[in-house]
Amino acid sequence: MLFKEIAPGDRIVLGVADSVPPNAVFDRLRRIADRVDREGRLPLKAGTFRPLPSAAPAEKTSASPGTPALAAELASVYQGVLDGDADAVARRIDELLNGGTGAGAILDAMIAAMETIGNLFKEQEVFIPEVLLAARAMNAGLALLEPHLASPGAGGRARAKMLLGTVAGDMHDIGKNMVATMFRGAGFEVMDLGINVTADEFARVADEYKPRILGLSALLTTTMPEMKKVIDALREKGLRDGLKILVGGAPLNEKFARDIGADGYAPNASDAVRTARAMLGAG
Ligand code: B1M
Repeated sequence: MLFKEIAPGDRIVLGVADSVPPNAVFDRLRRIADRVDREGRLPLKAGTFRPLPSAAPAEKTSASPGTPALAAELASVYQGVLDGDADAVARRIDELLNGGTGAGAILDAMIAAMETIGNLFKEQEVFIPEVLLAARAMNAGLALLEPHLASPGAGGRARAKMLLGTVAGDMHDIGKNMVATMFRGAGFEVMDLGINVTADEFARVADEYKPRILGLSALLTTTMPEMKKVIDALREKGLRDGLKILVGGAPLNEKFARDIGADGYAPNASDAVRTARAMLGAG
């Protein structure tokens, strides 16, 4: 009854905290868990369910609000990311690649889905679990696309090395993973340190790996200052000279990059490759 009352026509996320008072009736938690198990799956049996907006499966559609115009064969990839269904996304990408669809077009459909999920999150239409699932599906797709976007270094020439990571305190990695994919695709050798990377860790690995470019990503206004800490740490350890530092992430801009002493800023993954090439004097 409670579920029906609190989730009429919508979805709910039930969280069970581990800091319960000593007199908590644990049996109730078990009963709730059982109930969620039976009825909490989508679509909710105990109420109507409002589905996520779906991509219209037309050739080139003039989209309904919030839905991008996509070629028909890409609609299922877009929808799969939106639904957070990593298996479906992987299956579909496999089929599309075998059928000759370009990896770039598939990537665009996944980016569009992440934009939609971001907007839904902002409007509180979806919540962190859905966003996480979408992120997981996107990353599963990216892993499959990577070999198809990647090209080897030209003529046996040594490939320029890039060290990359999301700064300390920041767990966002989708944009950073796309940057890695695009750089690999452009023939760079990329060492990706992942998320939540401290300034010391960046400096330590930069010393060992000797990259020509260091790429820093941040998605939170609260973690942007970490980028300056990384640059300061490199300077302190005498590693700054000869290393080009490229920064990016949704809350950043050119001015911020200049202010913290970075060499370049890029608003998206493809511009990042162009900027890096220009920084290295490779056109
Ligand atoms: Co978070 N989150 N998140 N989140 N999340 C944002 C960033 C936010 C804008 C959402 C919102 O409020 N509208 C907001 C930040 C607000 C702010 O700082 N002012 C926010 C918040 C608040 C949070 C939490 C604090 C929420 C909470 O817990 N209450 C929390 C923080 C966790 C932490 O990091 N410590 C949090 C958590 C999460 C999830 C874990 C659920 C998940 C991340 C999963 C993952 O990454 N594996 C998540 C997501 C997915 C988002 C949104 C919805 C989408 C981000 C994304 O992946 N975009 C985001 C809202 C939004 O952006 N609409 C949001 C798609 C991606 C392709 O774009 O990352 O911008 P983006 O990358 C682009 C460019 O920025 C650029 O190129 C990429 C591709 O073109 N780029 C570079 C990125 N890095 C670059 C590096 C470069 C060059 C270009 O050179 C090196």
